[in-house]
Amino acid sequence: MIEVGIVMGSNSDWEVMQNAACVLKDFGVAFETRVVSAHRTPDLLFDYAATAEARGLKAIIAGAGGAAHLPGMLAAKTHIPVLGVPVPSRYLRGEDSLLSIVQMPKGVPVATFAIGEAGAANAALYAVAMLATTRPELADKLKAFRQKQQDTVLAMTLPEVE
Ligand code: RP5
Repeated sequence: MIEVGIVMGSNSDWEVMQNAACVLKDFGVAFETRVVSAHRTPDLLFDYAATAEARGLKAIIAGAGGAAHLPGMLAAKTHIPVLGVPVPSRYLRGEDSLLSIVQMPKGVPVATFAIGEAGAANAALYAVAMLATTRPELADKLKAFRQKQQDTVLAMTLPEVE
C-alpha cells in the first residue's frame, strides 16, 4: 500500500524532488510520484488532497517553485501532514518558494524544509521518522542510517599544514 505521496508543480521540479524518492526507496517505503500544479491544475490538486486519506497516504511531500501554493493548498484540503519543499526558482533562487511555503497563516500548518536537494531528502527522512513511530523495523533502519553518517564523519581526516 502506498504510504507517501510525492507531488510537484512541474516535471522541471523532478531533479530536486527525485532526492525524496531516492530516500523513500532506500528505506523501503512505498510511494507514488505525481505532477500536480496549484495554479495550472487546481481541480487535480483538490481531487488529490481530498482522496489522499481514503487512499491510505500517511504524508504528502510537496515541492514547488516560485509563488509555491501547492503545499499550502494541499494542507488546506487534507488533514494528512504536508511536508513542503521549496524548489529553487530561476530568478530568486528559491527564496520566493521558501517564503511562500513557510509563511502559512495560523491554523493550517505545512512543515517546511530547506531549499533544494537537502530539503527534498530531509522531507523524506522526516516522513520515514513519522512512519517509524509505529514501525520498529523502520526505526531500526533510521538508526542505522544515522550511525553510518556518524561513522563517516568520525572517519574524516584533514590535511597536514606545512
Ligand atoms: C512551479 O513553477 C513549479 O513548481 C516549478 O517549480 C515552476 C516552473 O514550472 P515550469 O515552467 O518549469 O513548468 O509551478
